[in-house]
Amino acid sequence: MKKILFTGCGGQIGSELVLAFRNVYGSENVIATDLSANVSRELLDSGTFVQLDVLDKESIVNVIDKYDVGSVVHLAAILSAVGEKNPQLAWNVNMNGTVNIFEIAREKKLEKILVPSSIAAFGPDTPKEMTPQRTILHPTTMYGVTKVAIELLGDYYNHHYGMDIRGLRYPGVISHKTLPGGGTTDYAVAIYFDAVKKKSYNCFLKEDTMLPMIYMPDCLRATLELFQADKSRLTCATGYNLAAFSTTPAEMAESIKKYMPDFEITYSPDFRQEIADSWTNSIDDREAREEWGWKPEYDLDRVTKDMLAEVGKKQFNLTQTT
Ligand code: VAH
Repeated sequence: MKKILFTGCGGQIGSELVLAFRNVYGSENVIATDLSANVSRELLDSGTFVQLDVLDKESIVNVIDKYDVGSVVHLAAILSAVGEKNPQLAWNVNMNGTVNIFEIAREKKLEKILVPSSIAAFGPDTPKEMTPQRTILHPTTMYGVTKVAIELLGDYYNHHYGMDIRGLRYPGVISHKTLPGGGTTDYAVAIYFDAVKKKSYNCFLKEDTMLPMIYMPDCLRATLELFQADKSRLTCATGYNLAAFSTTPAEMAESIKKYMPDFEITYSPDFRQEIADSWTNSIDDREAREEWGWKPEYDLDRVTKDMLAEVGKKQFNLTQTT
């Protein structure tokens, strides 16, 4: 089979999605790349890794030719919080990197491109509750602007060139293997690490900030399901709404207290509060459910139980080795 190329494999989602794809397609068929060589040992030991800058079109072409790549999972991006600190960098990486991937896919007639969108595509005038698939997309972050632009550009390439570009509007992703970098939903990961480490957490969002979330196992399965879905059934290829559950920092704290009664949370909202307030509270993902069978398996309490157990193991290993 032709190989599957990943960009951004060192990120929170990429570091686990590469391994999930290698389990399904075979390690030899999944080429992992990132701008940084600082990727997990597990990823390096399980298959080919290449350091690659998505802004360097010639280097991307060389990798695609060398490994006979047929599909690309393009994850390299600057996320919402970092993007607000450096909007021009976010535009450059997110847009020009994606244009490089789309243009190469067009020129080389690649089979399939998967590029994630995000709930960050929604803005203050998007319906807040059960946000529909087809809705108002006026984001107020540069990250969100790039995600809407990528959805529209992918639709154009699909329509105009008959390509197969797909994407998911990821909610906040909760995981324990690789800490997220530069996102607004990162609190939902840090709360578990601090709960285990310090039995307390100082949250950078207000207690009642409701955001859609998904646990990494569900995120990986949804991505594989969309990647493998029958193209003829997909009506909103580049930006499927995806949801598992919605929660607030206060609800997460209550969930943690079921397992750690003495856990304490405090709140110090920062610039990320304005970003979070611009996004929606809950998502209607009926199209994903109807068109490619999406169904989440993790709710908040199941996530909390698993996260505390897995983060606790890390903490145990750390204390054991120090
Ligand atoms: C961020 N984790 O916070 C990302 C995500 C839904 C938000 O795209 O920027």
